[in-house]
Amino acid sequence: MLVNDHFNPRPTDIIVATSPKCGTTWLRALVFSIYNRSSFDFSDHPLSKNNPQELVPFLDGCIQVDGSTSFIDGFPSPRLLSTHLPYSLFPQRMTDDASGCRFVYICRDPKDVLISKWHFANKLRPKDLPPITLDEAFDSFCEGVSHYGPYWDHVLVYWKASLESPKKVLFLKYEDVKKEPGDCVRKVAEFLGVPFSPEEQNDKIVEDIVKLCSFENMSEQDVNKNETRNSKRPISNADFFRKGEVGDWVNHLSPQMAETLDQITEQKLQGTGFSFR
Ligand code: PAP
Repeated sequence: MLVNDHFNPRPTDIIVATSPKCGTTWLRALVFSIYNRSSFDFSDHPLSKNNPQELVPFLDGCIQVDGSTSFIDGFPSPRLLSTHLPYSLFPQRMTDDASGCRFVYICRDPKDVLISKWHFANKLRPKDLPPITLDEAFDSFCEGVSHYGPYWDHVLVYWKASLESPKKVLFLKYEDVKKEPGDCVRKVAEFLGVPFSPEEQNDKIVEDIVKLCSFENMSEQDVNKNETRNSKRPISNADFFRKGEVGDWVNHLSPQMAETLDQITEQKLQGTGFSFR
């Protein structure tokens, strides 16, 4: 409602969109470093001193805290913002092809999303409460009880939008970015209208970006090792870096749980043409 009532989109806005725990931190870093690659030296980059959420602010969070968009209204164009909101909740003035603003979305295997969410939720959990069990987290996730709505609905609405408006919504999979990060970096750059020149390719700028934004590099930066939490901000920067792997679910879910979740996913995706593989 606040976005609907207050947010004034600009044609140059770039919005990093995700369901929680699908690679928001990574995609923020990639989009920031791709878009601003000529402004910074890779040996002394803002991503070495700032968590990506400071460089690509969280639209929903800023509006919620301020109750207005004044903070974001003051940003120079082009604004790089991030959101967890489903595409269907954005006002038409943002989703219309004519509006110009673009969305870069990333999804992830639901089993890894569940495990990542479960770990994260327990980190945030007040110490005087018992930890959330995996069974509890599993049941909620399967029933569609997730922040920002059932996971599958979130993915499908962006996927459909990317098919209908490929110039407006770029749809990525975490697993693909892990496998072929360079290809994804090139794809994002082209989508954002800033493709890599032959000189940049020769200078290995794509490789520099991939390395800068890798889990291994980012999780080693002092700013991202910071575990400070307080009542105003109960989440620390370190909480956004756990394993950063594909398939960690295998270490947590029983074969029965994995099968149940795969079946739910199959049902939800039936007839859509979309697959997480
Ligand atoms: P958010 O949606 O709450 O902002 P988000 O960044 O999407 O969080 O999720 C964190 C996940 O991304 C963690 O996954 P894991 O629990 O399975 O390990 C985190 O490790 C992973 N992650 C963070 N940075 C990177 C990165 N540079 N490359 C790959 N994965 C990353």
